[in-house]
Amino acid sequence: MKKIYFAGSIRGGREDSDLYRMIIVHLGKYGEVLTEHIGSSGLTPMGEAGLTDQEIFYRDIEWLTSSDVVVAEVTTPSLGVGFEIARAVDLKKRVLCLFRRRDERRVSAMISGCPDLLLCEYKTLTEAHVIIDKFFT
Ligand code: 6IA
Repeated sequence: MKKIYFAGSIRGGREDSDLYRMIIVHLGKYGEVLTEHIGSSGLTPMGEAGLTDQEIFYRDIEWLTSSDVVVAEVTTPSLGVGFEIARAVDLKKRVLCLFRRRDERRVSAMISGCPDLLLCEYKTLTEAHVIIDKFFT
């Protein structure tokens, strides 16, 4: 079974957390999602109970390293997600970035200009599912 690392904004802003949860459910068709908590509505920017930032960092890097595939939802800009994408690229993981087009805002050139990842734009959750299905098959 594939290990999938899902990355989505936490301190960058939680307004898309419901969307993350639905994407995570869909990813579950293709493997074990190591970072299911990213979609949890209980995870607020205030914190994950009981873990220090350093513990979170080392745990996430370990999960990222052990994963086969990284899927990042990049619509809400997040330093942590950008950091994870860069690490994943360095580790030569397959990386899919999903960007939801809403207005004129565009994703960072450091993502759209990176040749070592796949960036796909979508508007609806159904479109995101189709992109994920293509990526995994
Ligand atoms: O900069 P951000 O917080 O938006 O970074 C989000 C990304 O970093 C996610 O993809 C996570 O994999 C990782 N990350 C950041 N914080 C956490 C966390 N708890 N638990 C798990 N992964 C995290 C932090 C809660 C906190 C606000 C104390």
